[in-house]
Amino acid sequence: MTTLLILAVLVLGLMAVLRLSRVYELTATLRGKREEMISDRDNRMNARLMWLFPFFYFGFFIWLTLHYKDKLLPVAASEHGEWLDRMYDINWAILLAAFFLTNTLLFYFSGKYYFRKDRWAYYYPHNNKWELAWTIVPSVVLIGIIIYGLTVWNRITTAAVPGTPEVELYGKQFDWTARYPGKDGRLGATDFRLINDNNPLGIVTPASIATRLEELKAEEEAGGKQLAEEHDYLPPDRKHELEEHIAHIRRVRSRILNLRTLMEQDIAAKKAAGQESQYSFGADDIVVKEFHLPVGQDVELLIRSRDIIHSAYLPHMRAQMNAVPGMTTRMHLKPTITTDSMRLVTKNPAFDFILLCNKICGASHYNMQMALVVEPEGAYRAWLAQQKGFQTAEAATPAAAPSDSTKTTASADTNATAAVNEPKTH
Ligand SMILES: [Cu+2]
Repeated sequence: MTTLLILAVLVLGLMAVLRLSRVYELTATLRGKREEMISDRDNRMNARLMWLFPFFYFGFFIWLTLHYKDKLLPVAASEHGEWLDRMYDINWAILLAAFFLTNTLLFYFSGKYYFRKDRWAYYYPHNNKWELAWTIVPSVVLIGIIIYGLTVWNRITTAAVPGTPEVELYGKQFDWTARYPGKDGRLGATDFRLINDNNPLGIVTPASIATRLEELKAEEEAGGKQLAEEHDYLPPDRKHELEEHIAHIRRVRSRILNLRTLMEQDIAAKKAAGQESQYSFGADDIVVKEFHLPVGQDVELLIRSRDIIHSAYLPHMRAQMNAVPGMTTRMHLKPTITTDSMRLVTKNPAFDFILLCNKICGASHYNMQMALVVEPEGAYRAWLAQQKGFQTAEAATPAAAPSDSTKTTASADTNATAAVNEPKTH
């Protein structure tokens, strides 16, 4: 209703203006005045308005900036965020200086040199010195900005130092899951074919392969049984669908069997070489719906997606990286402010850092988010120590660096898990 009223007012207002201009035209014709004949008084009036306008223009600009200041993000909470913000500030300073200078000159000259019968414009066709000046000065400024920007970008995107702790963020429609390495300090290998209710990230371990193979076998058998029982009265297209489904399960099974062979060979080869296979790291991985990071420590985020492209976006960290199905993307960052400190800084006791999806990925995209807790190292370790390993029942103690993985746990959780934790030579 209100919208309708506003629309009516707008339409009526427009009609009134049109009528008024028609009245003005008619009176001008009556007085014998032609449209193109502009009086000195009109010119002077417009010139004064040219001088008046910038006061409103700049005033409004400054008011808007101050009025909406609190809608901006608070201070950057990561090391590279500070570099980025400084770069933005410098860029803004240059832009604002150019904005105020050029607009002041524009309106000043427009107001000063309005048309007067007794004054002629000076004919000034060309000046090489000025041409050079306004080509070279902006070029130098732009080149400076670009070099500065590239330097900052390269500093942000350099590869993490080897040994930087890794945390995985796994996106899917429409949530995030985090994965932390267990006692061994290493994240295990993954394969999407192994995804099931108990293994949402498809972590590869002998146990998860065995479970998945059994599940698929049962599914295949159920399909075969249905096909045998209902063979005579199933409609042809439904029968075809069922056959396709069974063939698909067989293909997936054979690929998982290949994966099992690969895994067993890799474990054996690495063992012979005195190393640990990437397939030995998965069982104690911590899979959680919480996201914690220690303050003051560089962390590498490994980002994956299960279905379509998402984007891991941490606005307070000034960090974003696409999550692309079929590959792992990486970014590393060092948080500099804890959640508690940020609550004081923002004077908001409910403040939380947040991980968002920044690719419009479907109906619940807006809700694809997870709070990030940045805490002192001690609190972080305590939290991590409470989390249970993916296939080991006991809580894991976090490893500071991958190098201090001196032994693995022998868990008697299930016999399948025990197989994962076979003793490893070091
Ligand atoms: Cu998304």
